[in-house]
Amino acid sequence: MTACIIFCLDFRYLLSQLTRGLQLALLITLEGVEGSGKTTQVRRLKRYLNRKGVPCVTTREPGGTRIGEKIRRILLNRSHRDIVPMNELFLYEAARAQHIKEVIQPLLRKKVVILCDRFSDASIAYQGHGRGISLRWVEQLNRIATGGIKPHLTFLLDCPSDTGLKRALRRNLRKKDKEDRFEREEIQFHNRVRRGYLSLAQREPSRIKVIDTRHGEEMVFQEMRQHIDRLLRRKGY
Ligand code: ATM
Repeated sequence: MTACIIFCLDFRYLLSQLTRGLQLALLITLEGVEGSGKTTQVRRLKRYLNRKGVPCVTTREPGGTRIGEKIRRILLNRSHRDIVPMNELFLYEAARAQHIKEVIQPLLRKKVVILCDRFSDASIAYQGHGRGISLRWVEQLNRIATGGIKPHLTFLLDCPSDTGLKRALRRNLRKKDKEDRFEREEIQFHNRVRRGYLSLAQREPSRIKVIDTRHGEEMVFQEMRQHIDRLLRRKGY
């Protein structure tokens, strides 16, 4: 029975890899520790692509769908400190499965750039490296939830964890945000997440571009823009 399930999942993965060439859309994801400025850059990139006449859709994880946004509220609510790591992982993957089916898969058949604020790498960094869940398990669940869909390009907006955290806490104070369960984690947790992201980038340097956010918002944007322009040219956009 187990062998049969694994065979079916692997078959689904193989199929997704074979049909990858038929995908028209480009999936670009942004990752990074809290306060790295992803959300601002997603907005800027969308404006840039629109001006260039390239159709572009922005979305996020957890979220991007009605159900996913509900799961997001459960995950980020500061009063939910008793969520155990495995539950946290399953909730992220549940939101992801909904997002893939409802948003990403239908868009992949269109000529559009999908800009996604966090994706499956976040589960490796946060639940794998941060919480200490087996990386193999997280990778398997990612594969199941995404059906093997991987980003064409990923930006890792990198900064020292304490710099990012301070920025995020200031922002939350301004917005009176109650969704700060992660910002309340100890600095060691955020350091493990950052190291996790950097090791992912080392493993996949052609997909994951590390951008040092200490160079300021404008420089970060220009660096990302150059990578995107190169990808658009390569893919005939
Ligand atoms: P944003 O604040 O970037 O929207 O992300 C919400 C949080 O969810 C973020 N927390 N912090 N710090 C990272 C976390 N997250 C995971 O832990 N695993 C995941 O798979 C995803 C997509 C996000």
